[in-house]
Formats: sequence, C-alpha cells, structure tokens
Amino acid sequence: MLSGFIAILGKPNVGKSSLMNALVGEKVSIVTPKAQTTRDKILGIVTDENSQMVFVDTPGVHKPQSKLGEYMNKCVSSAADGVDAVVIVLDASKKLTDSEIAFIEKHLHTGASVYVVINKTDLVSYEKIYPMLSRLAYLTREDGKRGAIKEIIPTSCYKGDNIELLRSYLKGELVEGDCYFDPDDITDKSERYMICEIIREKALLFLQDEIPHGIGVYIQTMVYDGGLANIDVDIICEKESHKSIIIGEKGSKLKTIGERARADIEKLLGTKVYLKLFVKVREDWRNKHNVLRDIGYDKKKNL
Ligand SMILES: Nc1nc2c(ncn2[C@@H]2O[C@H](COP(=O)(O)OP(=O)(O)OP(=O)(O)O)[C@@H](O)[C@H]2O)c(=O)[nH]1
Ligand SMILES: [Mg+2]
Repeated sequence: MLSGFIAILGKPNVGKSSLMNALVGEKVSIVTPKAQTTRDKILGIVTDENSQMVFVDTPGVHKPQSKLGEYMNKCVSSAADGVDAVVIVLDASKKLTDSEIAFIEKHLHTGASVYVVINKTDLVSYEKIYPMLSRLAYLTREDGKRGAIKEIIPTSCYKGDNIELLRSYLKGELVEGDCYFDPDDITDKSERYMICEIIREKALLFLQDEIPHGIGVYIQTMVYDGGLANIDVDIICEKESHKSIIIGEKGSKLKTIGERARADIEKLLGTKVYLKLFVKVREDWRNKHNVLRDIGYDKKKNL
C-alpha cells in the first residue's frame, strides 16, 4: 500500500480548501469568498485499492491580530512538518507577492517535495499567468543550497482543470506503508466539528464586513430522537451590536443562516434535523484561551 501526507498552504482566499475538496472529490472543508475562512488543520482523505492520500488543508498565512490568529498560523507551520509533499497555492488573478516567493523558497530549504499551484485560471488569460511563471522560473532549478519546485500546475477548481493531473503527481509522492485512516473516512474531524463549520460557512456567506471573523460556533447539545437530530448551537460574537446584526430584523438573518445550514447538516447526517441557534456575546473571545478551547481551537489537541 502507498500512503502519505500532503499539506496545502498559501495566503488566505487563494482557494486552498476548494482545491482540497476537488482533490478529495467531497466537500470536506468549508469555502467562502471571505479571507480567513479556514481556522484549523483539516484532513481530507482519499483511499483507493492501492493508496491512501491524506491532504492537510490549512488556514491562510496572515499577520495574526489575536490569539486565534496565532493559533491559525501555528497550524500552518505544524501542518508542513514531516509531510511527504507540500502544495503551495497562488491566486492567478492576484499579483504574486515577494512574501509568497519567500514562502515558497523557505519550503524549498526543508527538503520537502514542493509543488506550486496557480489556481483560479478561469479568471485570467495566459498573459496574466506568464509573468508569474517567469518570476518563479529560477526556483525550478536547484542551486546547491535549496531544492527546486517539482512542478508548477495551473488549475481551476471551478472548471476542474488539471485537478486530475495534480492528483497524479501527488500520488507519485506517496511511500510504501500502512493506511493511516479507515478506507471509508474522508476526514479526521468529528460530525460535531463538521456541523459547526457548516453553520460558520453560512454565517460567513450571509453576513457582511467584519462581523464574520468575530464568530465562533459551539454545539451545546445534540440528541437523536427517533429519525430526528435535535441540535442546539451557540453562535458566539464579540459585541451586542454584532448580535443584533446576526439575528437580523425579526430574526430574519438568523433564520436564513439556520435554514441553509440545516439543509447541509441533514445531508451530512442523513437524518432530519431540528436546529436551534442561540447568539451569545463573549467580549474579545478570540483572545480568551478558555473560549478558544471550548470551540475546539485547542493547541494541546491539534498542534
Ligand atoms: N474563479 C474561481 N474562484 C475560485 C477558485 N477556487 C476557489 N475559488 C473561490 O475563491 C474563494 C476562496 O476559496 P477558499 O477555497 O475558501 O480559499 P482558501 O484559500 O481556503 O481561503 P482561507 O481558508 O480563507 O485561507 C471562494 O469564493 C471560492 O469559491 C477557482 O478555481 N476559480
Ligand atoms: Mg480555506
């Protein structure tokens, strides 16, 4: 059996989670147009008759402004430790930055196999992608001190372009060994974790501006009753004013978030769901260890 871990790294919003979902062929990690959607390491697992690939989706690398942000960045560095390959994702529609080049170069010094993906190619023409390839060209050659980028692959998660090709390159990085997970598993995360993520995804989608980043989701109770799952969930925010925006006029916003989340949770669990959402204010929760731990951003468990 061939098996291995592959970390997916890059700036916020470049499409790391979309890429992992495309590689796994299932929606494992939530995706939104807002930066810093992913807050944790999330595994996506693909098993076939002779191999198991374990992808590690990670938060976007950014300058942390809270303990949660520090936790997210630590997730990124620990995700790349000891993996068989690293995929660094760039956004074809954005200018390639010096810090992205430095990030790639740093990983070329670790001895890991580094692949660079230029994603969102559906948004731009080749004339936009070419300058990126040109700037990266020197990193495709070894210089004695560091390794070389193994492949640069332009992809589109929207169109599915080159996903199969990328998967086949990455399969070539697997090594002889045991499976790490049950062949039926598609992620390491619990049902409860996935439910919270679905709710956070809908909150990010339906709320504007700065509020989504101040949201945490926590399951109070989850009880199965015949063919029905009764789930009570706290949505934690930072200010009373945020609370009223999340609830919306006559509860309309919260209702939309709840309805959209319920549909996805029913698909996940395969049962009817009765979902109750409660909005609570916990000032500055992103800097409070106990709240972060309760929500599941737990250094001891996850890093
Ligand atoms: N046009 C286009 N949009 C894409 C593509 N891949 C992802 N997106 C969009 O880009 C946005 C960000 O995608 P994510 O997968 O959440 O990005 P991410 O890198 O995981 O973001 P963080 O978790 O915040 O770091 C979403 O609106 C996606 O639908 C693509 O190939 N083409
Ligand atoms: Mg993500």
